[in-house]
Amino acid sequence: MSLRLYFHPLSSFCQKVLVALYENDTPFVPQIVNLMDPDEATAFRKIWPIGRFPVLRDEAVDRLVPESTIIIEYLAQRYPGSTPLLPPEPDAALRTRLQDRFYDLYLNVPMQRIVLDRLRPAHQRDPQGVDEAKALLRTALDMVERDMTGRAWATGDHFSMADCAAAPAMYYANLVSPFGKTHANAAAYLARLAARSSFARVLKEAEPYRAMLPQ
Ligand SMILES: N[C@@H](CCC(=O)N[C@@H](CS)C(=O)NCC(=O)O)C(=O)O
Repeated sequence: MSLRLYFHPLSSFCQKVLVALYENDTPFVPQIVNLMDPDEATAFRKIWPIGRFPVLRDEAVDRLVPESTIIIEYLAQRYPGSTPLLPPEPDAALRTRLQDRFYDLYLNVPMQRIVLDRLRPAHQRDPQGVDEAKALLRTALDMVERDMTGRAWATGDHFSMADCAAAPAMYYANLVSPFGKTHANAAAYLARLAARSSFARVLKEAEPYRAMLPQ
């Protein structure tokens, strides 16, 4: 087995890649990294100095692949399976990449900002940054609500990399700021994502770590 994934089961960007791996039953060696442990964090920074996961190592070709989107594109190119994570047609691929960027940058990132702020000591909190993140999240959710009218998955009828990105972003956004009562289409999409076996497995595997999430 040549693929090794450095990740943490609770991390939203890592969950995005886990969904992609589970969609295609791609074999890999899971290597959990606890960034709260200074020794593990230092060791991980020797592998990828940016210090953020997920990071994939393809040991067959001695290649390091960081960044969730690049990892999924790499898997789609080198280890394709029954779920095409990126459609072959260039225009459809572009639409998929746009949705992937949308869920990463406008849901996942602001959601992270809100969650990370809760982990800070009171005197280091950033209320203005949190308000900006909440406003961005709300705008993005309104767009999801509009776009998911009559659409099963992020780009239409087929599950793709964009849904891998959407699954943890939508799941955590709903924990941070529940939208079930205000965004019916978005909530129905989240329910479909949570019922998908790949993401259901990711959520189940994250359960033992949930106590680490800030309240
Ligand atoms: N653009 C990166 C974002 C990765 C990211 O932000 N990962 C978070 C966990 S969800 C992380 O490693 N945070 C640790 C830190 O910032 O110290 C990707 O798509 O992989």
